[in-house]
Amino acid sequence: MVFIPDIDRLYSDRAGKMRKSVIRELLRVTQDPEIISFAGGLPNPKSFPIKDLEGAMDYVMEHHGEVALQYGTTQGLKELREMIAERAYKEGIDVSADEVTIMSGSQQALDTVGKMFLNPGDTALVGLPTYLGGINAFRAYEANLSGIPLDGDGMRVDILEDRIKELLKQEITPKFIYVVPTFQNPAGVVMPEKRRKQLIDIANEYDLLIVEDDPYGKLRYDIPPVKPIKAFDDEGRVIYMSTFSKILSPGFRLAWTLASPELTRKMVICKQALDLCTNTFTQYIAYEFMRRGSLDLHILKICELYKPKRDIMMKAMEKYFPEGYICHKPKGGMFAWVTLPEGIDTEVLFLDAIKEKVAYVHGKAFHVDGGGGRSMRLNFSYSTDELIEEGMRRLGKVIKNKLEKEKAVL
Ligand code: PMP
Ligand code: G9A
Repeated sequence: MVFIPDIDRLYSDRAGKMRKSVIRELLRVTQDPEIISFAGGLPNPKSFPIKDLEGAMDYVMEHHGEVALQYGTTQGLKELREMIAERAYKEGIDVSADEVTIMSGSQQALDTVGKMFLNPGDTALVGLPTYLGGINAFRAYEANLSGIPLDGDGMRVDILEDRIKELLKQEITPKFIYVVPTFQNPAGVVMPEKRRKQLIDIANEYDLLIVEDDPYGKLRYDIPPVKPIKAFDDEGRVIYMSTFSKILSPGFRLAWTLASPELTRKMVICKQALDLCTNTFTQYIAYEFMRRGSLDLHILKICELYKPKRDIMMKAMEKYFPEGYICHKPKGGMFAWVTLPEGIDTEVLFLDAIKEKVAYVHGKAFHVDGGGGRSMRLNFSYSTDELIEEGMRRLGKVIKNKLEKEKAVL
């Protein structure tokens, strides 16, 4: 007889409460080549600079092979950190290489922030909607996530301040405010400079931290750059993070944080148990790619590739979607956020969509309060132009059919 161990009783409370990422699950479903996927936030594979990276890789192997294949420091390759600090300076962030930490993806930075600050039952403030991977990372530490609604200018700072006051009255000190201020995932909105400053004022007044997550700031199609919130941070309260995932390669698993020396020291200790060090090999390649001056040119090429995709998606939406939907054209990033007319639950609609071989992420996945039931996130970076058009046609049909069925029931 085979003895089957009762593992469930051994799991930590934390592991027992962990939930799968909807996006990761969808990535499995959408492996079916017939499905047109607007689901995952994947860069277009055509954007990967394979030839240029090959050149950088050969150079690294020839000149730094012995160190590039070795373990590195937990904080990351010094030359790369120096280069990131120089680039940050150009955006108004005055940090030294000692305040830069190279992370294994900004997902690891989010997990590290959770590990650093969240005890079970602690509260963090997040957007409604907000990035699903942030929700998962913080919930893994058993945090309560309090949702602050967004408008066309990002997180509503007036509501944020009222919520902080309410929490403080209940003797709850929120541990941090998590924001994706530029081309937000999923809503696509940008927080203007004025509101960024208001957010900093609130953090200063109530002695709180801000976690600024900025993977999309460089993917700009129609607007001039907006300074990161960290650029207005005189008191060292902002942990800024960005990533090479959307501007070079997500497979590299390379991101970085910018934080005060004190926060950086703790972050490096918290990261140590996760991976000892970030991938040394890809750090060297990314550094070499940047040293050759290739990154900025490459970012321009990505924007040239994605902007028309955004436009094709928006036009197709007008053509195929029924009247009454709301979608503000995103001015950058990789996502369009759509809210459909009354009577539609996008989580239920998803089953119809999959039958028609088209996928998206339903809005509830990005809400910590159970909201978002009429919304969906559509990625426009991954698919070819033709497939965007065709996928939107299929999705429009699915939505129209559903609305007609709803009408017939009434
Ligand atoms: N934060 C946000 C807002 C994201 O959209 C993503 C990726 N979709 C991440 C973090 C994680 O990115 P990375 O590949 O650097 O782990
Ligand atoms: O889980 C992934 O592959 C990253 C994508 C994130 C997103 O879709 O927002």
